[in-house]
Amino acid sequence: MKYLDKTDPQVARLVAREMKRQSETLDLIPSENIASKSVMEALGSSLTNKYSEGYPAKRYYAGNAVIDAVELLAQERARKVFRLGKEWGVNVQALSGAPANMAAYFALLKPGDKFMALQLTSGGHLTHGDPVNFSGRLFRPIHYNVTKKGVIDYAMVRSLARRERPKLILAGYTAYPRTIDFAKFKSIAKEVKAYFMVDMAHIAGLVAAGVHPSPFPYADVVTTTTHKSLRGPRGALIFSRRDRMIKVGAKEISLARAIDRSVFPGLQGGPHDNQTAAIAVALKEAATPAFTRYGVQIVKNAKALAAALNGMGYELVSGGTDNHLILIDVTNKGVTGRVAQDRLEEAGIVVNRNTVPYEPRSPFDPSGIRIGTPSLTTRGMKEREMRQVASLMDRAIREEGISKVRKEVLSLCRKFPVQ
Ligand code: DSN
Repeated sequence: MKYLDKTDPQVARLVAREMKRQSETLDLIPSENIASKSVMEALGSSLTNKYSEGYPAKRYYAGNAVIDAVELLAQERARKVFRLGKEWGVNVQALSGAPANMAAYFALLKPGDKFMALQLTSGGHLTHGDPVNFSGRLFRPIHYNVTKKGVIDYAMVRSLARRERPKLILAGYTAYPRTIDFAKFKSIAKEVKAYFMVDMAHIAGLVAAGVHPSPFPYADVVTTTTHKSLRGPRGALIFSRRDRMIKVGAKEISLARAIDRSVFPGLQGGPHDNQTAAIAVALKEAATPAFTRYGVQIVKNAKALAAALNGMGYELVSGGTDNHLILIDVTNKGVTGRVAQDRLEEAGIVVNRNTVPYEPRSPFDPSGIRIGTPSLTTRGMKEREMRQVASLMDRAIREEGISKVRKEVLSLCRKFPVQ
């Protein structure tokens, strides 16, 4: 690194170590990916020096003509990637996924209001009303669950919604391997007069590529991070309808205006303009035919990996996958999720331990692991490599010559370098 090597070798060494770790291991964490060098250049640019509280043409600081152009470009590209018209407002300023969800709740709910979301241990997110999170402390979460088979039971969601009458219903998850039926959720939300919000952070890249149904024909608000399957920098987008109104005090304003106000000045000061530029770059990449092929391959790879693991006797929650993610209950292999995670890491395969629906153990030492294919697919791996990865995983989990597995992982990594 041209400057860092000279001025701060200590940090330079740490960065180099992390780059080496990433290139010499197989990243199967479904929420991680590898951003392009162009994304990283924008992230490391002089845009980090600017303050720009406010929105394009309505800033509280001078010198924002370029930043306005960057922000408008990011918004326009976001609409293009998700095939949206001008009826959708796009906020590109929320710093990451949790603040984006926070901004959406603060725009749509009042403290103490009820909202419905999936239980954390069954695949929901901390910000979907977990008691240790602001969302569970400031609002009243009502949690729906998946069935014993690990899939959403829409009739169960409907009857809970009819009983509880929440002000908002949320779909979109962090550990759900199946397609979400947004039309069904919308009909339930409509029936109980709730807002319908989708957190599509995990599947945004798949929606962009057209390999997961889009939430946009149904939702009032859609939040997403930009660094998962969308393959951008860390960051977030909030989409909301300009043609739906909400009462704020005595006035009616559009949902999009309410979200903008909620982000700034509601929750944060100056946006991270270098991050906005990097998001714009990622969105340009996501609008290409190459990205569509990438999305298709993510799903093909996940299905191949799931089938291979299934064939080796692994118990997959819901029996398989429709998207980028696989949730495995490893206890029938005589290990817990934590033991499996540690053995895999020793072999150079990086996964995260995870609860499974109706988890009998603790979140700290749960029954499962969660894996996904966005990162390996970015490296160019296909179905054949997925079968090899499944076998490497199985040997590592069974502690069958971990050092030999490590060597094979290394040689696979060298064949598919991090670009
Ligand atoms: N931590 C992310 C995930 O791994 O799913 C969600 O915020």
